[in-house]
Amino acid sequence: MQVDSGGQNNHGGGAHGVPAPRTPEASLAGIARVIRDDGTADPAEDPRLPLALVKSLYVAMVRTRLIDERLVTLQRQGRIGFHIGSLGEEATILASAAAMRPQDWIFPCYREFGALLWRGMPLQAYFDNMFGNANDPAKGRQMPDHYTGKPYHFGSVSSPIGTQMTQAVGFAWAAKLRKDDLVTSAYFGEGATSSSEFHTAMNFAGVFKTPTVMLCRNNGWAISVPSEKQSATRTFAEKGIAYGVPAVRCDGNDVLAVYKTVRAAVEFAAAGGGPTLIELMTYRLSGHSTSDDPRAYRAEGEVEGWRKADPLLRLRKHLETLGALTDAEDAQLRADTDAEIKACVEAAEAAPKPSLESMFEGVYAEKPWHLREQERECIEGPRPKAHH
Ligand SMILES: Cc1ncc(C[n+]2csc(CCOP(=O)(O)OP(=O)(O)O)c2C)c(N)n1
Repeated sequence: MQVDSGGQNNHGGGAHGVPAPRTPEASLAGIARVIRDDGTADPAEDPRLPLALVKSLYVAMVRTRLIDERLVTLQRQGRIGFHIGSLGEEATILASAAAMRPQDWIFPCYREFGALLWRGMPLQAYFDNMFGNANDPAKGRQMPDHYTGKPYHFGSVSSPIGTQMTQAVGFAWAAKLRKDDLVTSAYFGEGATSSSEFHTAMNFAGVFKTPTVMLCRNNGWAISVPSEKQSATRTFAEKGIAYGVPAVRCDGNDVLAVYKTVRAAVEFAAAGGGPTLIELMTYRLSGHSTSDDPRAYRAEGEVEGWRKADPLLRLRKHLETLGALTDAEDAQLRADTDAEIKACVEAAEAAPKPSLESMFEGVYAEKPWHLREQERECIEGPRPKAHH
Protein backbone atom coordinates (compact mmCIF):
# COMPACT_ATOMS: atom_id res chain seq x y z
CA MET A 1 0.00 0.00 0.00
CA GLN A 2 1.27 3.44 -0.83
CA VAL A 3 0.10 6.82 0.27
CA ASP A 4 -0.46 9.57 -2.22
CA SER A 5 1.38 12.35 -0.47
CA GLY A 6 1.03 14.84 -3.27
CA GLY A 7 -1.75 17.31 -3.94
CA GLN A 8 -3.80 18.89 -1.26
CA ASN A 9 -3.50 19.06 2.49
CA ASN A 10 -5.76 17.23 4.94
CA HIS A 11 -8.87 19.15 4.11
CA GLY A 12 -8.13 20.19 0.59
CA GLY A 13 -6.57 23.51 1.51
CA GLY A 14 -3.47 24.98 -0.08
CA ALA A 15 -0.16 25.65 1.63
CA HIS A 16 0.12 25.58 5.42
CA GLY A 17 -1.73 28.51 6.92
CA VAL A 18 -4.07 29.03 3.97
CA PRO A 19 -7.70 28.54 5.06
CA ALA A 20 -8.99 25.19 3.80
CA PRO A 21 -12.37 24.77 2.08
CA ARG A 22 -13.62 22.40 4.76
CA THR A 23 -16.07 20.39 2.69
CA PRO A 24 -16.52 16.64 2.12
CA GLU A 25 -15.90 17.14 -1.61
CA ALA A 26 -12.46 18.67 -0.96
CA SER A 27 -11.54 16.28 1.84
CA LEU A 28 -12.49 13.13 0.00
CA ALA A 29 -11.25 14.11 -3.47
CA GLY A 30 -9.05 11.44 -4.99
CA ILE A 31 -9.34 9.11 -2.01
CA ALA A 32 -10.18 5.40 -2.22
CA ARG A 33 -13.93 4.80 -1.97
CA VAL A 34 -16.36 2.06 -2.87
CA ILE A 35 -19.92 3.41 -2.38
CA ARG A 36 -20.66 5.91 -5.16
CA ASP A 37 -22.96 8.93 -4.89
CA ASP A 38 -25.87 6.99 -6.37
CA GLY A 39 -25.51 4.32 -3.66
CA THR A 40 -24.11 1.60 -5.90
CA ALA A 41 -20.75 -0.02 -5.22
CA ASP A 42 -17.94 0.61 -7.68
CA PRO A 43 -17.46 -2.87 -9.21
CA ALA A 44 -13.69 -2.31 -9.51
CA GLU A 45 -13.37 -1.59 -5.78
CA ASP A 46 -16.21 -3.59 -4.21
CA PRO A 47 -14.89 -6.05 -1.58
CA ARG A 48 -18.09 -8.08 -2.15
CA LEU A 49 -18.83 -8.64 1.52
CA PRO A 50 -21.66 -11.01 2.43
CA LEU A 51 -24.93 -9.08 2.54
CA ALA A 52 -25.56 -10.28 6.10
CA LEU A 53 -22.31 -8.61 7.23
CA VAL A 54 -23.16 -5.33 5.50
CA LYS A 55 -26.62 -5.35 7.08
CA SER A 56 -25.21 -6.10 10.52
CA LEU A 57 -22.85 -3.14 10.10
CA TYR A 58 -25.85 -0.94 9.34
CA VAL A 59 -27.67 -2.26 12.42
CA ALA A 60 -24.60 -1.57 14.58
CA MET A 61 -24.15 1.92 13.17
CA VAL A 62 -27.81 2.83 13.79
CA ARG A 63 -27.52 1.43 17.32
CA THR A 64 -24.36 3.45 17.96
CA ARG A 65 -26.02 6.62 16.65
CA LEU A 66 -29.16 6.19 18.77
CA ILE A 67 -27.10 5.43 21.89
CA ASP A 68 -25.04 8.55 21.26
CA GLU A 69 -28.13 10.72 20.93
CA ARG A 70 -29.70 9.26 24.08
CA LEU A 71 -26.53 9.79 26.11
CA VAL A 72 -26.33 13.45 25.15
CA THR A 73 -29.92 13.89 26.34
CA LEU A 74 -29.15 12.07 29.60
CA GLN A 75 -26.16 14.34 30.18
CA ARG A 76 -28.23 17.46 29.48
CA GLN A 77 -30.82 16.21 31.98
CA GLY A 78 -28.08 15.83 34.60
CA ARG A 79 -28.53 12.06 34.83
CA ILE A 80 -24.99 11.23 33.67
CA GLY A 81 -21.93 13.43 34.00
CA PHE A 82 -20.31 13.20 30.59
CA HIS A 83 -20.39 11.66 27.14
CA ILE A 84 -17.95 11.62 24.26
CA GLY A 85 -19.44 10.10 21.15
CA SER A 86 -18.87 9.17 17.54
CA LEU A 87 -21.55 11.07 15.62
CA GLY A 88 -20.52 10.98 11.95
CA GLU A 89 -17.58 8.66 12.59
CA GLU A 90 -19.53 5.41 12.91
CA ALA A 91 -18.21 3.89 9.67
CA THR A 92 -14.57 4.41 10.69
CA ILE A 93 -15.25 2.64 13.98
CA LEU A 94 -17.66 -0.18 13.11
CA ALA A 95 -16.17 -1.23 9.77
CA SER A 96 -12.63 -1.30 11.19
CA ALA A 97 -13.74 -3.32 14.22
CA ALA A 98 -15.51 -5.76 11.91
CA ALA A 99 -12.36 -6.12 9.80
CA MET A 100 -10.33 -7.29 12.80
CA ARG A 101 -10.33 -11.04 13.52
CA PRO A 102 -11.79 -12.31 16.84
CA GLN A 103 -8.36 -13.03 18.33
CA ASP A 104 -7.07 -9.53 17.51
CA TRP A 105 -6.88 -6.83 20.14
CA ILE A 106 -8.34 -3.34 19.85
CA PHE A 107 -6.82 -0.40 21.75
CA PRO A 108 -9.38 2.40 21.79
CA CYS A 109 -9.15 6.16 22.00
CA TYR A 110 -12.42 7.32 23.65
CA ARG A 111 -15.00 7.41 20.86
CA GLU A 112 -15.12 3.69 20.18
CA PHE A 113 -17.89 2.27 22.37
CA GLY A 114 -19.44 1.05 19.10
CA ALA A 115 -16.42 -1.22 18.56
CA LEU A 116 -16.72 -2.59 22.09
CA LEU A 117 -20.41 -3.39 21.55
CA TRP A 118 -19.53 -4.95 18.19
CA ARG A 119 -17.09 -7.19 20.06
CA GLY A 120 -19.94 -8.42 22.24
CA MET A 121 -19.98 -6.27 25.40
CA PRO A 122 -23.63 -6.28 26.54
CA LEU A 123 -25.31 -2.89 26.15
CA GLN A 124 -26.30 -3.05 29.81
CA ALA A 125 -22.64 -3.19 30.87
CA TYR A 126 -21.91 -0.08 28.79
CA PHE A 127 -24.79 1.81 30.39
CA ASP A 128 -23.64 0.62 33.82
CA ASN A 129 -20.30 2.27 33.01
CA MET A 130 -22.03 5.48 31.91
CA PHE A 131 -23.88 5.63 35.24
CA GLY A 132 -20.87 4.41 37.27
CA ASN A 133 -23.06 2.03 39.25
CA ALA A 134 -22.13 -1.10 41.22
CA ASN A 135 -22.37 -3.27 38.09
CA ASP A 136 -19.97 -1.12 36.08
CA PRO A 137 -17.06 -3.31 34.86
CA ALA A 138 -14.79 -0.37 35.82
CA LYS A 139 -16.49 -0.31 39.27
CA GLY A 140 -17.49 3.35 39.00
CA ARG A 141 -13.88 4.43 39.44
CA GLN A 142 -13.58 6.17 36.11
CA MET A 143 -15.31 8.94 34.22
CA PRO A 144 -18.18 7.78 32.00
CA ASP A 145 -16.97 6.42 28.63
CA HIS A 146 -13.78 5.09 30.20
CA TYR A 147 -14.74 1.50 29.60
CA THR A 148 -12.62 -1.58 29.70
CA GLY A 149 -13.23 -4.88 27.93
CA LYS A 150 -10.60 -7.55 28.52
CA PRO A 151 -13.01 -10.44 27.72
CA TYR A 152 -13.61 -8.79 24.36
CA HIS A 153 -9.91 -8.29 23.57
CA PHE A 154 -10.41 -4.59 24.04
CA GLY A 155 -7.95 -2.38 25.96
CA SER A 156 -9.04 0.19 28.55
CA VAL A 157 -9.71 3.79 27.55
CA SER A 158 -6.90 6.02 28.83
CA SER A 159 -7.56 9.76 29.05
CA PRO A 160 -4.05 11.01 28.23
CA ILE A 161 -3.93 11.45 24.47
CA GLY A 162 -1.93 8.84 22.59
CA THR A 163 -1.18 6.27 25.27
CA GLN A 164 -3.15 3.54 23.49
CA MET A 165 -0.76 3.69 20.52
CA THR A 166 2.28 2.52 22.49
CA GLN A 167 0.10 -0.02 24.30
CA ALA A 168 -1.07 -1.47 20.96
CA VAL A 169 2.46 -1.63 19.56
CA GLY A 170 3.92 -3.17 22.74
CA PHE A 171 1.13 -5.75 22.90
CA ALA A 172 1.72 -6.63 19.24
CA TRP A 173 5.47 -6.93 19.78
CA ALA A 174 4.89 -9.36 22.66
CA ALA A 175 2.53 -11.38 20.45
CA LYS A 176 5.14 -11.46 17.71
CA LEU A 177 7.83 -12.69 20.12
CA ARG A 178 5.47 -15.39 21.36
CA LYS A 179 4.52 -16.27 17.79
CA ASP A 180 0.84 -15.74 18.56
CA ASP A 181 -1.38 -15.22 15.51
CA LEU A 182 -2.60 -11.85 16.69
CA VAL A 183 -2.85 -8.33 15.28
CA THR A 184 -3.55 -5.16 17.28
CA SER A 185 -5.20 -1.91 16.25
CA ALA A 186 -5.05 1.52 17.84
CA TYR A 187 -7.63 4.24 17.24
CA PHE A 188 -6.65 7.87 17.54
CA GLY A 189 -7.58 11.28 16.17
CA GLU A 190 -5.38 13.32 13.86
CA GLY A 191 -4.58 15.60 16.83
CA ALA A 192 -2.93 12.66 18.58
CA THR A 193 -0.34 12.47 15.78
CA SER A 194 1.21 15.51 17.49
CA SER A 195 1.72 13.55 20.71
CA SER A 196 5.05 11.99 21.57
CA GLU A 197 3.29 8.63 21.96
CA PHE A 198 2.50 8.61 18.24
CA HIS A 199 6.15 9.03 17.30
CA THR A 200 7.32 6.46 19.85
CA ALA A 201 4.73 3.96 18.67
CA MET A 202 5.38 4.53 14.97
CA ASN A 203 9.15 4.27 15.34
CA PHE A 204 8.90 1.11 17.41
CA ALA A 205 6.32 -0.42 15.05
CA GLY A 206 8.47 0.40 12.03
CA VAL A 207 11.71 -0.97 13.51
CA PHE A 208 10.25 -4.15 15.00
CA LYS A 209 7.61 -4.62 12.28
CA THR A 210 4.91 -5.19 14.83
CA PRO A 211 1.56 -6.53 13.58
CA THR A 212 -0.32 -3.30 14.26
CA VAL A 213 -2.94 -1.33 12.35
CA MET A 214 -2.78 2.36 13.26
CA LEU A 215 -6.24 3.85 12.70
CA CYS A 216 -6.13 7.64 12.47
CA ARG A 217 -9.66 9.05 12.46
CA ASN A 218 -9.08 12.39 10.74
CA ASN A 219 -12.34 14.03 11.81
CA GLY A 220 -11.25 17.56 11.02
CA TRP A 221 -10.93 18.83 14.57
CA ALA A 222 -8.98 18.21 17.79
CA ILE A 223 -11.41 19.94 20.15
CA SER A 224 -11.11 23.49 18.69
CA VAL A 225 -7.94 23.00 16.62
CA PRO A 226 -8.69 22.40 12.92
CA SER A 227 -6.70 19.62 11.26
CA GLU A 228 -4.91 22.00 8.90
CA LYS A 229 -3.37 23.75 11.92
CA GLN A 230 -2.35 20.48 13.56
CA SER A 231 0.53 19.65 11.23
CA ALA A 232 2.60 21.17 8.42
CA THR A 233 2.36 17.94 6.43
CA ARG A 234 -0.19 17.74 3.64
CA THR A 235 -1.66 14.50 4.94
CA PHE A 236 -1.44 12.62 8.22
CA ALA A 237 -0.81 9.36 6.40
CA GLU A 238 2.49 10.60 4.99
CA LYS A 239 3.90 10.62 8.52
CA GLY A 240 4.11 6.83 8.10
CA ILE A 241 6.72 7.21 5.36
CA ALA A 242 9.28 8.70 7.77
CA TYR A 243 9.00 5.59 9.95
CA GLY A 244 9.06 3.07 7.13
CA VAL A 245 5.43 2.24 7.82
CA PRO A 246 3.19 1.74 4.77
CA ALA A 247 0.33 4.20 4.82
CA VAL A 248 -2.91 4.74 3.00
CA ARG A 249 -5.81 7.20 3.06
CA CYS A 250 -9.38 6.05 2.86
CA ASP A 251 -12.88 7.53 2.73
CA GLY A 252 -13.85 7.07 6.36
CA ASN A 253 -17.56 7.63 5.70
CA ASP A 254 -17.69 4.70 3.30
CA VAL A 255 -18.21 1.55 5.30
CA LEU A 256 -17.09 -0.76 2.50
CA ALA A 257 -13.90 1.21 1.80
CA VAL A 258 -12.99 1.20 5.50
CA TYR A 259 -13.59 -2.54 5.82
CA LYS A 260 -11.58 -3.32 2.70
CA THR A 261 -8.64 -1.10 3.67
CA VAL A 262 -8.44 -2.28 7.27
CA ARG A 263 -8.88 -5.94 6.32
CA ALA A 264 -5.97 -5.69 3.88
CA ALA A 265 -3.81 -4.17 6.63
CA VAL A 266 -4.83 -6.90 9.10
CA GLU A 267 -3.93 -9.63 6.59
CA PHE A 268 -0.64 -7.89 5.78
CA ALA A 269 0.23 -7.72 9.49
CA ALA A 270 -0.84 -11.32 10.16
CA ALA A 271 1.36 -12.49 7.28
CA GLY A 272 4.40 -10.86 8.91
CA GLY A 273 4.40 -7.68 6.82
CA GLY A 274 4.31 -5.36 9.84
CA PRO A 275 2.33 -2.22 10.62
CA THR A 276 0.17 0.03 8.45
CA LEU A 277 -0.98 3.57 9.12
CA ILE A 278 -4.49 4.27 7.81
CA GLU A 279 -5.85 7.82 7.65
CA LEU A 280 -9.62 7.60 7.67
CA MET A 281 -11.13 10.82 6.31
CA THR A 282 -14.28 11.63 8.25
CA TYR A 283 -15.90 14.42 10.24
CA ARG A 284 -16.89 15.00 13.84
CA LEU A 285 -20.54 16.07 13.48
CA SER A 286 -21.00 16.76 17.20
CA GLY A 287 -19.01 18.80 19.69
CA HIS A 288 -15.83 17.24 21.03
CA SER A 289 -17.82 15.97 24.02
CA THR A 290 -20.80 17.10 26.09
CA SER A 291 -18.40 19.58 27.76
CA ASP A 292 -17.83 21.42 24.48
CA ASP A 293 -19.79 23.95 22.42
CA PRO A 294 -18.36 23.90 18.88
CA ARG A 295 -20.41 26.96 17.86
CA ALA A 296 -17.68 28.96 19.57
CA TYR A 297 -15.09 27.99 16.95
CA ARG A 298 -16.57 26.52 13.79
CA ALA A 299 -19.10 27.56 11.17
CA GLU A 300 -22.43 25.78 11.16
CA GLY A 301 -22.27 25.75 7.32
CA GLU A 302 -19.27 23.46 7.50
CA VAL A 303 -21.21 20.95 9.58
CA GLU A 304 -24.21 21.13 7.23
CA GLY A 305 -22.02 20.13 4.28
CA TRP A 306 -20.79 17.06 6.16
CA ARG A 307 -24.29 16.04 7.23
CA LYS A 308 -24.93 15.22 3.59
CA ALA A 309 -21.91 12.86 3.67
CA ASP A 310 -23.25 11.10 6.77
CA PRO A 311 -21.95 7.49 6.72
CA LEU A 312 -25.33 6.14 7.83
CA LEU A 313 -27.13 7.83 4.94
CA ARG A 314 -24.56 6.48 2.50
CA LEU A 315 -24.86 2.91 3.76
CA ARG A 316 -28.64 3.12 3.86
CA LYS A 317 -28.72 4.28 0.25
CA HIS A 318 -26.39 1.43 -0.69
CA LEU A 319 -28.63 -1.14 1.01
CA GLU A 320 -31.66 0.37 -0.72
CA THR A 321 -29.98 0.00 -4.13
CA LEU A 322 -29.45 -3.68 -3.26
CA GLY A 323 -33.12 -3.99 -2.33
CA ALA A 324 -31.96 -5.03 1.15
CA LEU A 325 -33.65 -2.39 3.32
CA THR A 326 -37.15 -0.94 3.30
CA ASP A 327 -38.43 2.11 5.18
CA ALA A 328 -40.57 -0.18 7.34
CA GLU A 329 -37.56 -2.34 8.28
CA ASP A 330 -35.53 0.74 9.11
CA ALA A 331 -38.33 2.15 11.30
CA GLN A 332 -38.65 -1.21 13.09
CA LEU A 333 -34.90 -1.36 13.70
CA ARG A 334 -34.96 2.10 15.26
CA ALA A 335 -38.00 1.31 17.42
CA ASP A 336 -36.44 -1.94 18.68
CA THR A 337 -33.13 -0.21 19.40
CA ASP A 338 -34.89 2.62 21.26
CA ALA A 339 -36.69 0.07 23.44
CA GLU A 340 -33.42 -1.77 24.13
CA ILE A 341 -31.71 1.49 25.16
CA LYS A 342 -34.64 2.55 27.35
CA ALA A 343 -34.56 -0.73 29.26
CA CYS A 344 -30.80 -0.42 29.82
CA VAL A 345 -31.11 3.16 31.08
CA GLU A 346 -33.84 2.17 33.53
CA ALA A 347 -31.83 -0.77 34.86
CA ALA A 348 -28.61 1.24 35.14
CA GLU A 349 -30.34 4.04 37.02
CA ALA A 350 -32.06 1.62 39.37
CA ALA A 351 -28.84 -0.27 40.20
CA PRO A 352 -27.08 0.54 43.48
CA LYS A 353 -24.03 2.79 43.64
CA PRO A 354 -20.66 1.06 44.15
CA SER A 355 -20.04 0.31 47.82
CA LEU A 356 -17.44 2.29 49.78
CA GLU A 357 -15.59 -1.00 50.37
CA SER A 358 -15.18 -1.47 46.63
CA MET A 359 -12.74 1.46 46.57
CA PHE A 360 -10.28 -0.71 48.42
CA GLU A 361 -10.63 -3.81 46.28
CA GLY A 362 -8.96 -5.08 43.16
CA VAL A 363 -5.36 -3.90 43.50
CA TYR A 364 -3.76 -6.09 46.17
CA ALA A 365 -4.34 -9.83 46.60
CA GLU A 366 -3.95 -9.17 50.32
CA LYS A 367 -4.68 -5.67 51.59
CA PRO A 368 -1.69 -4.02 53.32
CA TRP A 369 -2.23 -2.62 56.84
CA HIS A 370 -2.45 1.02 55.78
CA LEU A 371 -5.21 0.25 53.27
CA ARG A 372 -7.14 -1.71 55.87
CA GLU A 373 -6.79 1.27 58.23
CA GLN A 374 -7.96 3.71 55.55
CA GLU A 375 -10.87 1.43 54.69
CA ARG A 376 -11.97 1.27 58.33
CA GLU A 377 -11.75 5.06 58.71
CA CYS A 378 -13.59 5.61 55.47
CA ILE A 379 -16.45 3.35 56.48
CA GLU A 380 -16.65 3.99 60.24
CA GLY A 381 -15.49 7.61 60.19
CA PRO A 382 -12.30 9.00 61.81
CA ARG A 383 -11.10 7.65 65.14
CA PRO A 384 -11.81 9.92 68.14
CA LYS A 385 -8.82 12.12 68.95
CA ALA A 386 -6.59 10.63 71.65
CA HIS A 387 -6.64 12.57 74.97
CA HIS A 388 -3.22 13.30 76.41
C1 LIG B 1 -1.74 14.38 26.98
C2 LIG B 1 -3.06 15.07 26.82
N1 LIG B 1 -3.09 16.35 26.39
C3 LIG B 1 -4.27 16.99 26.23
C4 LIG B 1 -5.45 16.36 26.51
C5 LIG B 1 -6.78 17.09 26.33
N2 LIG B 1 -7.45 16.59 25.13
C6 LIG B 1 -8.45 15.68 25.24
S1 LIG B 1 -9.06 15.27 23.74
C7 LIG B 1 -8.02 16.32 22.93
C8 LIG B 1 -8.06 16.45 21.43
C9 LIG B 1 -7.75 15.20 20.70
O1 LIG B 1 -8.01 15.34 19.33
P1 LIG B 1 -7.81 14.17 18.32
O2 LIG B 1 -6.59 13.40 18.68
O3 LIG B 1 -7.86 14.75 16.95
O4 LIG B 1 -9.04 13.21 18.59
P2 LIG B 1 -10.61 13.48 18.45
O5 LIG B 1 -11.08 13.98 19.79
O6 LIG B 1 -10.81 14.47 17.38
O7 LIG B 1 -11.22 12.16 18.15
C10 LIG B 1 -7.19 16.99 23.85
C11 LIG B 1 -6.17 17.99 23.46
C12 LIG B 1 -5.37 15.02 26.97
N3 LIG B 1 -6.47 14.32 27.24
N4 LIG B 1 -4.16 14.41 27.09
